[in-house]
This record gives sequence, C-alpha cells and structure tokens, in this order.
Amino acid sequence: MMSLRLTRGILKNNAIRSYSRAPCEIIEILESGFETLSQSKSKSLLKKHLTREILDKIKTKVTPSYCSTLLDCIQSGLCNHDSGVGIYAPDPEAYSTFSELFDPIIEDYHKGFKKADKHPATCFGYGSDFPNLDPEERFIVSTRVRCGRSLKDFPFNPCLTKKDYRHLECMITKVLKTLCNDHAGKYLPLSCMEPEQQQKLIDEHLLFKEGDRFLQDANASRFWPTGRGIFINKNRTFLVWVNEEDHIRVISMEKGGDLGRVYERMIIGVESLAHSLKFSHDKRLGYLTFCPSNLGTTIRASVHIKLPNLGADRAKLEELANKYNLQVRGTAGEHSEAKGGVYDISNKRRLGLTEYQVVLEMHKGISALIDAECQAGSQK
Ligand code: ADP
Ligand code: CIR
Repeated sequence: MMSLRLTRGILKNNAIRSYSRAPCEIIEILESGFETLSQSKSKSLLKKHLTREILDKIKTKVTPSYCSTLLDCIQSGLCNHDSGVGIYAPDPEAYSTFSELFDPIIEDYHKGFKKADKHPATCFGYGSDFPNLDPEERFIVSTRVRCGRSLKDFPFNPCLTKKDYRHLECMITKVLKTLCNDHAGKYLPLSCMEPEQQQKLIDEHLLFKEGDRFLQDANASRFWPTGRGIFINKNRTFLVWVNEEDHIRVISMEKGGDLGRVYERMIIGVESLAHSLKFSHDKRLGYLTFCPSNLGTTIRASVHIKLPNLGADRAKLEELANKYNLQVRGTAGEHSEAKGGVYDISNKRRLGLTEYQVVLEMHKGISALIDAECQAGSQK
C-alpha cells in the first residue's frame, strides 16, 4: 500500500489528468488515498460518504465523453484533508457516472436534496422583495451576490485544453462587451495584469485569489493564467470572473446592506448573458457547476458583517448560523480567517430551492443574527 507522502507526491507532482495513467495505477492511488483518508481526522463530506462499498462500485468507472475517473473527482479531497467537501465534477457527466458518491454528498451539503428530488425551475423574484438588512449601517460592511454558469458543450476545468480556455474566454468576452448602462465595463485578462494590480484587486475583494490549493489539486488551474480574467463595470459593483472555478461567475457587490439592489444587479447581469450564451443545465440538478456545493441556483448571497458579541465565540456563532442554514467564512473568503472581526456569512444551500427562496433564506438568517447580536449587546 502506498504511503500518504507518496500518494501526495504522485498527485501533486504531475499536473496531469488520470486518463494518462494506467488503470491499475489509478486504482492503486485511489486505494492508498482512501486508506489514509479513512484513518485521518478529516471532516470532509468525501471522508464521510466514501465507504469501501461505494469505492468498490465506482473505482473503475469513467465518464463516457471525457473518460474522467473517480481520481479526477476526488484527488483534491485526498490531498487536502481539511476540505469541507473534497470532490469536484471534472465534466458534467461525472454527476451521473459517479452518482453513488455525488448523491449522498449533495444530499448532505444541500440539507436533504434526495436522489428522487428535482431542482425547481428558475424563479429570481425581484430585488425589491428584499429590504435593506442594515439601514443604519451598524453591522454590515458590504453585500455580495454571486452565481456561477458553465457553458453548454464544454467540460469543466480539468478537461479543458489551452485552446478551450482561449475559446471560452473569447465567447464570453464578446458577450460582455455588449452589456450596457450600469453593467457596462471592461475586461482585464489576468495574463496582462501587473502583479501589483492583481494583488490590489484581490485585497479589494474584487478578484479571485491565486494558487488555491483545493483547485490546483483538482487539476483546475492548468495553463494558468491563460483564458482567465475579470470584467469590471465603471462603479466596480458588477464583476464577471472568467474561467476561474467555473467558466463564469457573475458577481454584484457594494458597500452596506442593500441586498435588494445588489441582487437586482446580479439578476440583470446574468439574464443579459443568457440572451447570447447557452448554459449547462440539468433537469434534476439545475445549473451545473464544477463543485457540487454550487449546483442548482449556484447563488451565494453574502454579507461582510461585524458581530462583536456573537463573534466572541466563533463556535457559537457557527452553531447559530447553522440553525438558519447559513455558512460562516473568513474575510478573504473560504478557508481564510476573520480579520478585524469581519465575517463573511452567506446562504449554505443552493440546490432544491428557487433563487428567490435561497436569497430569502439568507435575508431571514442575517436579520436573525443581527437581532441576536443586538440582544447579546443589551445583556452585557
Ligand atoms: P465565492 O465562492 O463566492 O467566489 P470566496 O469565498 O472565494 O467566494 O470569496 C471570493 C471573494 O469575495 C473574497 O475576496 C471574499 O472576501 C469576497 N467576498 C465575499 N463576500 C463578500 C462581501 N459580502 N463583501 C465583500 N467581499 C466579499
Ligand atoms: C473544499 O472542499 O473545502 C473545497 N474543495 C471547496 C468546496 C466548496 N467551496 C466552493 O465551492 N467555493
């Protein structure tokens, strides 16, 4: 049996997809990775749901069009035991080929979306459905709503060639150029960006970070920075990330707690793109994304929020957030620390509810946290 170090070495030193390995080598890496993960203290959904029985059922399967293997799906989780989820779909067919593993993980992450369940039809509702969460500007630093889209007939990151990245970037930026009014802006390719400008945009929470090990180990950063970039409108309130984790991430953000205005801007943005681009969509799983945590609506509505009383005990804050189906992240995003007492709190589930219901769940939860923060303050 291979050791963890050897497994990590094999997985990390070769930025290659597993189809270039012999089938017996893939099985050996899977067996070794499974053994080490099972013995680890990992809290990932991969560890929880990858049983010996499931491994044996799916370890030799490959997806019909791209020949993606189970190793392509789980190598990030095998390398990073601190993963929350630990699995990605290298191509859209992976969700059905490896459904024995994806389905229980999806059900767990999205809180009860079962094998027989079907994601509802798109229903955004309206921005005006959501009143300002913090009109007196006491708690919320900024509000952001994002969604992800994959282009139909393209696989996800690990299967994309350099030519695909360029092709996707070309198709997407052509449409971005047609955006008007508040959404009009310019596209900055990552390959032409000075390191200082890149860092500034990351620090301003506008641009995706570089070198995410979870994505790298999933083979999602090949040919970096080819085809990657960011579109920014004049007010820096509407952004589109190109070819980062998903082909497209549509983002609306601004200072303060006006969730309705932020959400409305995102809806107009994504609907404008949908006029000219065909997105990858599944009858059961909704919009298809690279990470199963983003399936369905793909919406993450978040606030950067200061909760000095509740935040004094992060474990308690997480417990309370969990009650409202909210997720707590650090200030610089997932897997980061909360700096200056600012937390990123967002809806956790995105699948099995309409867009309107997802944002409503976040609105209700954040309102409840603010009420609890005020109550905790008054009891001091
Ligand atoms: P996502 O999966 O939504 O893209 P990440 O956790 O990778 O999220 O975060 C991406 C960036 O967005 C990070 O810089 C993060 O700080 C920023 N961000 C998330 N929510 C907010 C918010 N409400 N206000 C400002 N920046 C935010
Ligand atoms: C993990 O498992 O922690 C990473 N692979 C990220 C998972 C979910 N986050 C995301 O989609 N942004």
